[in-house]
Amino acid sequence: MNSKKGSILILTLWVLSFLTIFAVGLSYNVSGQLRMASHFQDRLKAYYLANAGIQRAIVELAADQTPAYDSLNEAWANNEEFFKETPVGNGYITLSYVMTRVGEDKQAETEEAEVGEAEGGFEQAVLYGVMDENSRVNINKVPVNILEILLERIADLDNGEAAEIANAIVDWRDTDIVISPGGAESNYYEGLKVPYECKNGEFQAIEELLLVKGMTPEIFSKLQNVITIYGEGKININTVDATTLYGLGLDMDFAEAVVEFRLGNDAEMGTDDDNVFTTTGELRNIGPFFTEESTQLNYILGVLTVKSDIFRINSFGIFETGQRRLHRNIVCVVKRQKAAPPEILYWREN
Ligand SMILES: [Ca+2]
Ligand SMILES: [Ca+2]
Repeated sequence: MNSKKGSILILTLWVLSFLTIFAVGLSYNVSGQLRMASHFQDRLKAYYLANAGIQRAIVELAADQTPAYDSLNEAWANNEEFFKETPVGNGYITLSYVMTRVGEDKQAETEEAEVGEAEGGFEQAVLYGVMDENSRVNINKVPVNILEILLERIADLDNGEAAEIANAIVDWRDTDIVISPGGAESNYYEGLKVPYECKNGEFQAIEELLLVKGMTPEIFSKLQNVITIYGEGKININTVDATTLYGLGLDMDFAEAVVEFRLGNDAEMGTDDDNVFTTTGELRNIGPFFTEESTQLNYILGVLTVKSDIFRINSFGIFETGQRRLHRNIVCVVKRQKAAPPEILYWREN
């Protein structure tokens, strides 16, 4: 009888220890899953913050009071109050983009924290708001002579090489199979080690340039911040940076004068004395304006505008919880439409 009781006790102890191990294992597993679930939940919250930033930008673009022109002193373009670390619940929303601008000492001093050195007497500035896609050169639309000078000046190519790549870009996007001087059509691309056809259609991403004859990653890296595939192919002189204006064929002095005119007397962006071009012809009012400037301007006047309907929104949602900060980023390109929601041309979530 005693030995039977002893066996039951031992059995009970075994069952108990088994149950304990099971319970500990289960709780460990569940707490891991709970941690994971809360992480996903926080990520989702950061995502919705980023998405709210996109909606906020769309509202601001629709509220534009000056449809005849679009400039950098409008609320959507550069407004720290609206777009820099806007608190929402336990998080923040930031909309930002980088712009190259003239390296005025005064600006560098006042906004030192946000300004980094860049090549060629220019500096990179962070703006808080929405980027005008028309501040860039549309590789689908601009004529070959503009592509050529852009390659020469922005990618530091000699005239011959720039002309050949410009022709190859045009051959890539045009629907015919006629080879331009130094350019290429399918017979060239099909003869490559890894053969492919010539697109004979518009670029759908700027990276597609890397498929074009003569293009290298190095040339592309120099070009990528001044080009786009969106819009009608007109560059907005109210939002374009001086580097891009130089890349279009204006002298550096002329390009800088355009940007300085926009800043007004105080050389500060977004202040009351900012100037706006309401027509492209007003570029002639920037003195001193001589034959040389006139010739340069006539060369590119056809690809200039003072407004835009295509914008790039780069929105960050930051959700803070205890010791964790979770970031989500949404980049999208929208086309503003009259009396209708904007058309989404591009959307990427990170
Ligand atoms: Ca406007
Ligand atoms: Ca072609």
